[in-house]
Amino acid sequence: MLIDISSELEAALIDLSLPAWELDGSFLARATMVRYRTELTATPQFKETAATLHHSLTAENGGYAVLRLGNLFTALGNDDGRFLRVSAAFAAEIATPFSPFPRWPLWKDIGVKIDKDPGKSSGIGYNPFHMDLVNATLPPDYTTLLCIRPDPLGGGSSILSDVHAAVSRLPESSRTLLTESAYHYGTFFDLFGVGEEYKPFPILDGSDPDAGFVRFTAKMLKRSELGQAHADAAQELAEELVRGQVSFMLQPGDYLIVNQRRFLHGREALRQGQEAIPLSDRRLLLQLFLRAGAGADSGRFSRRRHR
Ligand SMILES: O=C(O)CCC(=O)C(=O)O
Ligand SMILES: [Fe+2]
Repeated sequence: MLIDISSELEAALIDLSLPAWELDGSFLARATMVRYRTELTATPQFKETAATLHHSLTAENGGYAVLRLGNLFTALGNDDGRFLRVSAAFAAEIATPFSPFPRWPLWKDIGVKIDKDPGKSSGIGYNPFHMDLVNATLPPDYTTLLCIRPDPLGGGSSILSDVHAAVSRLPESSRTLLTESAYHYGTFFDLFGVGEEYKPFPILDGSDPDAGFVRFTAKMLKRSELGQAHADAAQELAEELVRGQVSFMLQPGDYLIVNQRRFLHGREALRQGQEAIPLSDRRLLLQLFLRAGAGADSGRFSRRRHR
């Protein structure tokens, strides 16, 4: 779902000057979250926009949103951190921003690396359906991608698919295979806030949709040794995800937020000819992960209402 912000809110956000954030370990500090919320709540229509965002991520059939911050991005630029602070402030309305990677404080660059494995994060190829940090016991509840520059050659559309809908279209026999601890993917080291390594793991954990994850990455079909029957069931799921996919091109300033308990994501290949594009003009996204139920976000939209 696309979420536009009103011109009044845009104008107020352009004038806002949020302080630099502080971290508490790998998490955005609670004091920063409270401060950002206080500042943003004073702007016109902010509360309504945050509620719409929250609804589109968690309501029945919901699970992802694109918050359109393009005008704000044009006005603020990306040099002095103001745009990233406002973006982080929106994210903090949903859950607590954190960085699982010691090398990246909060936002992680996803640029374009010609010589990298094409199907991976900064590669130039097709990045098939997956959840981020799939092999952690506690993957991020949300993964978010802020578009700074799309592929100037016109490739790299984002793809999204409702994973529970895809699972429900599979035959019972395949679903049974997917509940078995027969899957593994990738390496696991030096990660914060995502639990332990999970290996092997089941793709379906049998609990209700919002309690667990459908722990899947189509990358395991090529990169992990799997038994034939389990691999076939995973392949069927990969095909159903593609059958149900939506795709769209993120524009500068678009902020994609994905509820990892509902939707899986990926990326179409960039267009050929990336070598000829200077580094500073190549596609650039910034990635940020969110943890629900910790910090200043808990209770904003749920617990408080029931008090
Ligand atoms: O390049 C993209 O659009 C997505 C990248 C991605 O999914 C990732 O790095 O986890
Ligand atoms: Fe990803």
